[in-house]
Amino acid sequence: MIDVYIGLGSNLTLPEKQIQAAYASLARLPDTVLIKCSSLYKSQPMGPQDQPDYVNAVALIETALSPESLLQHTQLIENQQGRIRKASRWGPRTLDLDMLLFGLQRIDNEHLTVPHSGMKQREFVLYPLFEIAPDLILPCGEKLANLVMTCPINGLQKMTNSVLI
Ligand code: PH2
Ligand code: MG
Ligand code: MG
Repeated sequence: MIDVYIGLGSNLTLPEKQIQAAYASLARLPDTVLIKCSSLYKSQPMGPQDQPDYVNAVALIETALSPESLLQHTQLIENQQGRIRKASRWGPRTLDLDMLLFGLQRIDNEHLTVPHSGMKQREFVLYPLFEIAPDLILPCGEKLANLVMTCPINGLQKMTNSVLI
C-alpha cells in the first residue's frame, strides 16, 4: 500500500457538499483506505478572477492501485459529480481531484505529472496538506513545513462547522 495525497477543489454547485461527497467516494475506492481528511478551506480563485471562491481540501489515502488506475477512478468521481471539461485553463468546476503525491514516485507522462507541478506554490494545497501531514518531506527533499512558512496565505480561510466524515 502506498500513501497518496489527493488535492480536492470545487467552486460550483455547493462546493462544501462536493468536497464531502468526494471524500465519501474516495473512501469507497477499491483496494484503498481513506486515512485522513483535512478541514475545508475557502480560497481565492487562482487564474481567472471572474469565478466564485473555491473550497479546497487534501486527503490521504493508502492504495494498492497503480497511478493510472487511481487516475481513472478519480476522473470517474469528477465526472459523476458533474465535472464538465472545458478548454479554458483554470476555469470553474464542480470537482477537481489532483494527485499531489504518489509515495515518493515521480511520474511524468501525457496523463499524469506527480508530484503535482503547482503544489509547492499554492496556499490552498500546502496549508491543508500541512494540517494532515505536518512532518511530510517531499520527494525533492524539501520539508513541507518550510514551504508552508514561506507561502503567502492569500486570504485562505479554514472553514468551521464543516462536518467531516
Ligand atoms: N483550481 C484551479 C484553478 N484555480 N483556485 C483555487 N483557489 N483553488 C483551486 O483548486 C483552483 C483554483 C484549477 O484546477
Ligand atoms: Mg487543480
Ligand atoms: Mg485537476
